[in-house]
Amino acid sequence: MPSPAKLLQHQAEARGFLAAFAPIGLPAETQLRYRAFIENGNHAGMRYLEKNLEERLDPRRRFPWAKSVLVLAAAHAYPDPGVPPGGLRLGRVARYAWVRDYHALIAPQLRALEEVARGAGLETTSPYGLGEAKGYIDHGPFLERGYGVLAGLGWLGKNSMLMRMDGGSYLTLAVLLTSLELEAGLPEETSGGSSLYPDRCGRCTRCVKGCPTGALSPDGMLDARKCVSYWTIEHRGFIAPELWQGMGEWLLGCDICQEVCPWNSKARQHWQGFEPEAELAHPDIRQFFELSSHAFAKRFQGTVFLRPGRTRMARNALIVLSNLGDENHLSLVRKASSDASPLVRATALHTAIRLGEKSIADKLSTDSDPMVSYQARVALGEDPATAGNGLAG
Ligand code: B12
Repeated sequence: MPSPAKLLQHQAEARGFLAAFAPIGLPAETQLRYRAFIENGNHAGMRYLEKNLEERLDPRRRFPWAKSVLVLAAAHAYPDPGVPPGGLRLGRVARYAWVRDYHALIAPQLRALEEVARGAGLETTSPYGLGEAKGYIDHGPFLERGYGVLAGLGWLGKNSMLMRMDGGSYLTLAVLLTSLELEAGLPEETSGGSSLYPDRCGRCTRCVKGCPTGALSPDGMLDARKCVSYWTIEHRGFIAPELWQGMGEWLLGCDICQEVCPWNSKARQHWQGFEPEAELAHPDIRQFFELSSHAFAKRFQGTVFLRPGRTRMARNALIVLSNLGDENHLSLVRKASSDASPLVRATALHTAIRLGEKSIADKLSTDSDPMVSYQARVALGEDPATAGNGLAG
């Protein structure tokens, strides 16, 4: 009869994941790093990363029964499904977003593993009565990469990603919190934590140098205030034009710090549940302007495109059009300047100016939305101090 830990790990592996256990709780050094990340403001507008700080650093404060974490990794180095015919297919989408929303794909697996854990006799391991197992992907108070390291699944690259020699960094992580006591005789082979995966970055700094906005420091600390992934996915409002150039052609996320990594050049594996879709890898950007937000939500249901949503995808597409500098796209930009969303109108006016058309800013300088009229006036050269408050939108 296999031990509960072994059974769980095998069940996770049978579902196509790399899986290994780590003890719950983070080393003091990691905790200090996280505190420094927050204190320096590296988390940009992601306020949730500072909430429940103590729980993130030691999840036992919220889950007193927790003793260990089974870390799951699903490779996502699937091939590019190709560009579908028709439409205006410009810009780039980060690889993790070429498939259905990974949260939705992996959550049922976590639920099934929770059941396996409960059925495997975990109840005998918890001094709090019933045994527990609870799975999380992204949304729990866990530094999933830190637990990946502690489980021995990989090392933390200078791009701040969990990396492996056999699959690079294209990994999606999830954690299953359990009441299994690691010290209480976990079989050696289920506990990757016994030896750390060796750091194979060496002196290479390609990711640090390759980041177009200088968001990475050589110690693997990321400044989200400069990260293209942050701006395209997480930032809700207007993006200052000074930042646009570094955003290049990215519509959603950014993979540059992974693409330049030599360990990723040969990465080909992917989890069985991931099927890349051409319409997600190379979307027709016209949809972001032509669909209502409701229709967009329906069209992109079950994908991570819903996180930014229609207006932010339109904003990002306008920035890409500005960076491409092709006047042939002006008709789309004109249409965007009448969009129902102030965010889209304000972004469109700057794109239009960059493509050589000032009249849109003239028109929007009297827009009913103060943020839009402010942006138009500033773009036309008015002193920001007198141009309005630019608050709404
Ligand atoms: C917030 C967030 C972001 C933010 C901030 C990213 C960041 N670097 O912090 C933004 C929106 C920018 C982002 C972008 C991306 N993200 Co993200 N993100 C998260 C999220 C939800 C929380 C991360 C967090 O807490 N950050 C705060 C920092 C300080 O924590 P940390 O990065 O874990 O860093 C700690 C470790 O590095 C640790 N550490 C360092 N060295 C060592 C050594 C040892 C021994 C130990 C134990 C620990 C340790 O110390 C640091 C501080 O404590 C996680 C999911 C999760 N719950 O963990 C996904 C996650 C990290 N993201 C992921 C991905 C895929 C991405 C993108 C590639 C998406 C894309 N293509 O655009 C980019 C990559 C950007 C980058 N280079 O980091 C994956 C990473 C998979 C992997 N192989 O590492 C995760 C795990 C999501 C998932 N479920 O798979 N993301």
